[in-house]
Amino acid sequence: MSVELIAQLYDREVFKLGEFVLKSGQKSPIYIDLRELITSIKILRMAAQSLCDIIKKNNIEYDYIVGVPYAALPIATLVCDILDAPMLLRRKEAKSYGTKKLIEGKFEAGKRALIVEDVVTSGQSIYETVEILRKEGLVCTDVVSVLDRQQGGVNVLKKHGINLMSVITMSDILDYMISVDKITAQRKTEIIDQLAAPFIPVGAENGGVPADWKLQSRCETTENALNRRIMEIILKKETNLCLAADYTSTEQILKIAELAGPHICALKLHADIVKDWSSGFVKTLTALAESNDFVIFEDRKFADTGKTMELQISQGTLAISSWAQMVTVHSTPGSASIKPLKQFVGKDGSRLLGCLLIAELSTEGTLTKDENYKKGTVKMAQDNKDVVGGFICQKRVANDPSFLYWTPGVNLDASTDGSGQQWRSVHQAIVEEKNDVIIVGRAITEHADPVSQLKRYKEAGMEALAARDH
Ligand code: S5P
Repeated sequence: MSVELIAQLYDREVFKLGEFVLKSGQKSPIYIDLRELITSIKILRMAAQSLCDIIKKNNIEYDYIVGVPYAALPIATLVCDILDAPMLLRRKEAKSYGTKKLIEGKFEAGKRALIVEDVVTSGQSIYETVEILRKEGLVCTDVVSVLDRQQGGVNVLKKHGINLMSVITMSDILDYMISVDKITAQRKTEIIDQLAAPFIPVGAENGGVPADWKLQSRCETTENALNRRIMEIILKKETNLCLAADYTSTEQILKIAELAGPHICALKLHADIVKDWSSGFVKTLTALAESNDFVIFEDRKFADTGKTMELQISQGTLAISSWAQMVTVHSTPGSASIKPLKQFVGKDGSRLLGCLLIAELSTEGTLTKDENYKKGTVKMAQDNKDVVGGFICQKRVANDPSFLYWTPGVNLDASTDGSGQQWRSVHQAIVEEKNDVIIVGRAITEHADPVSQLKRYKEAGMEALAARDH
């Protein structure tokens, strides 16, 4: 522990006491923003020196130092300078040109990479970095961090064979606060307990009883045909992965549908980008969906008057309701306009089971961040529960387990496509942001080995769901 470092941080009011809501929605009695570190080179040096002391004292072996992007990069740089050690840089997004490398710098497989982090909470972003380094053949067993918030990171990392050592822990900070009469010992115990407690999303209390978010219970009680079908598939096939098959030819779609069949709960299409749509294609795809037990999802994002939407969904060359079990609808036209869609559920000649409302988009600068917009969308879904199964969203938008929360913007190896799309990890999408189904496109479809990726996302999705609901 470095008392001097804590004192310096304390003097700069880096530790704030109060009632805070973290990015994940979790409540916290203390807020620590170590990002303020970078504005003081003196503290940054002190933090780097403390990390080097830990490395030396514990004889941690390394050939390269790697900072977890982005906040830890300046500290990692200083650590390399002090130790005269070579640094590697992990990219958050693969370059869209040239080598598509995820790690910059010269390295040899089989050598040891030591990770440097600023703050550890769940350990997830460290693990993502470790996974990428290991995939490149680097040996990764140790992490040093400036602060451990004591929220389970040590144990999560241990499970993956990673040893974490930190300069300061949350307990150290609270002890320091006791020593300067800022808090009592009793308050320290309360804060530590609160941080270690399992996370219940803000507002999830239901008359004091937390809502039951387990899929098994939600499947048993749902009255929505689409949700029953999807949850039965998820539970039976053990996959909450929806594949976005954004191809422009039917041949490509059928090829991926065949490979993906056993690994997905839904196959999402943009029928209007397909150049050779035909009834024969619809027949083959439907047969694949039936034999592999997945749902066909047309992501048409309807946004018009009720009458026009009714025609768009059932008429024209695509006749969407004759093959799609689910579609997306914007909430902008309002509640009355989606009522005409109800007539297609359970009607002869229609395969439609229900729809999802677009509550929140994954794109940079989206206007759907507006809270009133989201509230209005949730209200519209609540008023039309027979046809609305849930939402397309980034974070679980309603404290209502009768809806399903589908989330696009998921990619384990990149964070943006350079065209406005924003990706985050499976863990963030499900454990932190509480969604149910992950929608993954190019991370699978543009990979040289799509089957390995399908399995990877399927496993990660179900693992995250289990971690969320344990
Ligand atoms: O906010 C959204 C909503 C949707 S439905 N952001 C999205 O990316 N989507 C869709 O999800 C998008 O149209 C695409 O089909 C898929 C994401 O694909 P990826 O390649 O970016 O993973």
